[in-house]
Amino acid sequence: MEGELYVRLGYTMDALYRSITRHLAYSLGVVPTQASKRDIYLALSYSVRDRLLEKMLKTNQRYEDSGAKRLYYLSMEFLIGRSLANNLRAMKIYDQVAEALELLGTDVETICDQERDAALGNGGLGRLAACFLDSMASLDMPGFGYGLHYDYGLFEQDISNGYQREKPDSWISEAPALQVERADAACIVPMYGRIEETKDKWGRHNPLWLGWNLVTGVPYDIPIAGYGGLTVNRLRLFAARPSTEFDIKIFNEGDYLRAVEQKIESEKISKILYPKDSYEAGRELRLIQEYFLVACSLNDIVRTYEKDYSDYNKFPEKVAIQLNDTHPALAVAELMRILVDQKWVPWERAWDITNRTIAYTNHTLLPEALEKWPESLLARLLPRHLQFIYDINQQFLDRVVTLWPGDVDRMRNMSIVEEGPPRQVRMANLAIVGAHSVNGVSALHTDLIKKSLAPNFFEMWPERFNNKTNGITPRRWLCVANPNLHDLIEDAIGPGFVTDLERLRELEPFAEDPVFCEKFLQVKHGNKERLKDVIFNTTVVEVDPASLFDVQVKRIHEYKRQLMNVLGIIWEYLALTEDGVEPANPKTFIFAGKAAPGYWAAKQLIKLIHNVGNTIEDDPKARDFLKVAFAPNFRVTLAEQIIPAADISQQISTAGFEASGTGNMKFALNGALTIGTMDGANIEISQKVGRENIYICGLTAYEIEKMKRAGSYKPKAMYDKHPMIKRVVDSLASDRFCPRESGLFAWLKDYLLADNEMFFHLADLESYVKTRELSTKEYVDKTLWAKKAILNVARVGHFSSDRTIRQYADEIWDLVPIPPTEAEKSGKLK
Ligand code: Z57
Repeated sequence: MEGELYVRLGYTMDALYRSITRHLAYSLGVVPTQASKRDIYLALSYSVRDRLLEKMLKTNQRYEDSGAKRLYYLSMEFLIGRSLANNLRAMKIYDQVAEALELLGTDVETICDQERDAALGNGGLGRLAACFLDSMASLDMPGFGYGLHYDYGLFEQDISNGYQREKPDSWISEAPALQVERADAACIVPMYGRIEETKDKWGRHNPLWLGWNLVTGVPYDIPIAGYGGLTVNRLRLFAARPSTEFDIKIFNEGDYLRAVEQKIESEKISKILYPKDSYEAGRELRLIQEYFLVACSLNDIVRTYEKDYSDYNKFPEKVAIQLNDTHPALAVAELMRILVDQKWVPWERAWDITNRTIAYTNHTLLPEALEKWPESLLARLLPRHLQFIYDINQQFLDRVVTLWPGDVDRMRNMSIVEEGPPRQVRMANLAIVGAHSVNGVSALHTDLIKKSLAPNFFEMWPERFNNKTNGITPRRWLCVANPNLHDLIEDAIGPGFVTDLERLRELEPFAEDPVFCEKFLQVKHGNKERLKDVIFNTTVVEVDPASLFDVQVKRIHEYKRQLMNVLGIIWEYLALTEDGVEPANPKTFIFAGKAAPGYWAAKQLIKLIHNVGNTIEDDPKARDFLKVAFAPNFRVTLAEQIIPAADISQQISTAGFEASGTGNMKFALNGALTIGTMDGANIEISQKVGRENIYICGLTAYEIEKMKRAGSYKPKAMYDKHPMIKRVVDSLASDRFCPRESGLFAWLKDYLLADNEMFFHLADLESYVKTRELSTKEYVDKTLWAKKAILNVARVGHFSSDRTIRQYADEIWDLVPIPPTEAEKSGKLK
């Protein structure tokens, strides 16, 4: 079509003002002078959405014209948080909107603060996916997210008497302002049914999958704006709806009630995000969710490919698929099924195409997070896929046998199907066999994948394994979360570092500049004042911004060792109240994080943090020096408020357990100093910022592993030998922290003293406490502290997700940027 395709949208203050008032009247039906803050938030969101969609259509046209390869990021989680402020910054209309909102008698912060988080993820893995989308768009790369449109995101956390209470998170009422429904691109997904073994007309084996149920996948597109606002990609989320075809079939059979029941069943599929940071063994609905994501995504990918190509030979050159953990690993079987059963591609050829298209990211070595699905469940739900898995496994094991004849142990260990009973399908093995690339998320983690998780696979395919150290987007974690620090840096080194984060190095000389240091400390202080209010409003704890803010925020998990932090606090508390040893500076310990609803130990830990805080607060000898605050309902938005206000960032997982961590990077970028173990990306952070600008403590992964193998960790002996460890542990067994709930924490003494204590709390405790002491002492010297903090900011540029995505694009995806045309840049239409 010739001529102008779209109405020209304006980006000036005037145009934005008119757009907001128009949406107030015609999208919301309210008179502008009577609009509530929420009305204005929605009207502004719609105005922004209009402009995002305009650019998204243009971006899509540009990609189509270029014929470039596309990347599809398949993930069960996208932890986006709020979008509005981020989009205003990306589109560079924040100031114009601020002015327009003033004319409406309000201000931009207040309006942005109306938005709820889209919490379609649990933690690190989901937030990484969101950072990657931001980076792909900002790098002008054709990279798209595929996920599920959950009605309920991660539960909201309330705290009552120190205990976590879960409340449903219904974000859906807000979703219309963020997304567009694409009913035109809906697809149908078969599940259940049976296999009928038939022969085709040449007498060849031809199994048919029959008698399935159908579910409809309805896509919703959320525009993802790159920095600068010209490239806008999309995140496509599928919602499950009852299939009309299926309804008609049952209605015709006259079973009206069953048809309506089935309707409810179908919609269950995308109802809720599973709130466990690992996986739910044997949960049928979770497996259905994973399959539903895979089936909808591949249908969409294949359909897009078929617009331009009539055979599948070019598929791996035009399509890359990245699996975010094994959750979408059924993509291996589904792509094979599509190619072989629907497109008549020969099996061997289909296998080559599948393997060259798919890549897999591993995010954990924790055994409980490694997915295994019962063969019986797969046989019922996906009988045809299970046949493909058998065939893939057979072909694979044949090769293992040729390479290592007679090595039965190796075969048993590498097989995709684990011997029973019950027989189970190992999703990591399926992903490793099916993908041309397997990557870890930090140098240490990748090393451990090669050496302990999958040594046999590494031996077979060394070139398949590679590292992609995680990163974070500086747009959200600096520009949006910490605008004052961003502005201070920009004053010092000029613009441009937000899309070229290594340029932060230019800040290094300013670490010696007293005027800059003073301004840096002022920005930190302002952020601490802001956090003080947030904490007061949600906990009634009053924190003092002059105290050292020592922060640990992340999912509550035994391996992350919030308990070791508490032991450190108790240590300092006993030293203060019983030995008269004051900390060098008053300290505020800030915690936040959710526990999986069924994770008893994690929930007890939340209670312990509250009780220790209360005991300290009730003690006149202690309360002026130590304070504990647990900020409820940790989520992206709270992270944006906490991280810029931190002096210390605690990253103290048992070495070898935290695959990477990404919070560690966010804190360093915001000028907090890390107290951390040599785990995950902490190791690489310490190499970048310099060993003298980070507080490292504890055993290495190698030392932990050695002690485990030798069985030489004897916590009881450490307790007997070290009087202070004994006092701390005994205080837990006493009722000191639970005067009104006698015996509540007694279990912790047995837990910590058991020889099989998995997370080596006491092994690291002394080193940890000493390191904390040193950090508190150094905090008193403001010049020294500012210098170290500034050097952290200056040297952490490597951990931009832009760098991570460039590495994925170059080394795995073979993906190139498709930058905006001159016409797009000059704002011309067409
Ligand atoms: C999750 O958030 C992570 C790993 C998992 O296997 C699952 Br399930 C959820 C996290 C790791 O624990 C972090 O160390 C890592 O930084 C993050 O994934 C992103 O790679």
